[in-house]
Amino acid sequence: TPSSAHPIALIGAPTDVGAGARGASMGPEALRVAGIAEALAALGLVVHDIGNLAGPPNPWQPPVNGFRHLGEVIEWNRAVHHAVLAQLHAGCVPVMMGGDHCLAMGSISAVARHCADRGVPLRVLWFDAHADFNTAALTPSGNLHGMPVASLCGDGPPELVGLGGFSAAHPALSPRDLRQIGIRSVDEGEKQLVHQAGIDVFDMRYIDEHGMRATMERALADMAPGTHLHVSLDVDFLDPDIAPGVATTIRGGPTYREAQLCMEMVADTGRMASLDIVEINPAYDTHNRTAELAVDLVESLFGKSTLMRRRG
Ligand code: 5AB
Ligand code: MN
Ligand code: MN
Ligand code: MN
Repeated sequence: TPSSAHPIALIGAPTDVGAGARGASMGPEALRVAGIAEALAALGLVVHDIGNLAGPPNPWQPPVNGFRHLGEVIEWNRAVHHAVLAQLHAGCVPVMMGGDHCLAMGSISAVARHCADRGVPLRVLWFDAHADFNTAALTPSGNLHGMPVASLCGDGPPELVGLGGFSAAHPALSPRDLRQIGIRSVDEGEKQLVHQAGIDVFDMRYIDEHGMRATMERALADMAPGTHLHVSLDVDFLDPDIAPGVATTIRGGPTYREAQLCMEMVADTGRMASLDIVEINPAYDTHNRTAELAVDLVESLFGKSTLMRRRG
């Protein structure tokens, strides 16, 4: 399976240039302190921590033409794109440790490039309280961490849409290849765009009505043989009671057990071949709880389970 046969490459992307609060730049170190590398190694996996990428500092400026820190966001995403692509080429499973969620433009465009060049089908699971489908015209904040999905689907600044040689006509991601899970905060204009794009959104109401098991069965259904499964985990997906170390908490998220079930069901597919862990903000956390929780979930994503289980 992709996740157990291949070495894992931890890639730190310590920036908060796409966020509305400072502090997500401390996310990679919080994950290291919480023992991410040791936890994966204890599962028998080979882990390389390639260290942190470099990029411009956060200038902390207001938005210009609907985008805050666009130049800095482009630079960071180029760095992430190249690092993730290089690790995929090397046969590793890249784990991009953010950093804010704008960095998914760099990582997912790299995954999409890798898949497109090999004719490999792609599915992206987007775990988030937010849809991240804003545009310059619609954004209430100008923060680019609220825009990565729109940009990956071709609606964004050309430098970001164009990462990996994609374009508005041939974007990195088709809404068909995307499943969003845990959504509970979508801005007014953003709702319209999400609807128009036809994205499969399993919002909290869906999860309440159908349960997490049925939700994940649907989100993982109908994967073509050989699919590359990418998981983008925004930790604000989780209920703030268990994950306080986030700047954009929205109450009413999944519990610890629901989140664990999600990750265990992803692991059962044996198809996860790349991962983003983003939006951990140690400045909002207590005792690194949120990073420790993220490490628990990452262990499950890579196949840790309580007992030996038979599939089916
Ligand atoms: B996150 C908001 N929709 O666009 C906006 O944490 C929040 O990556 C975006 O999901 C949250 O500013 C971005 C209000
Ligand atoms: Mn997000
Ligand atoms: Mn979010
Ligand atoms: Mn632990």
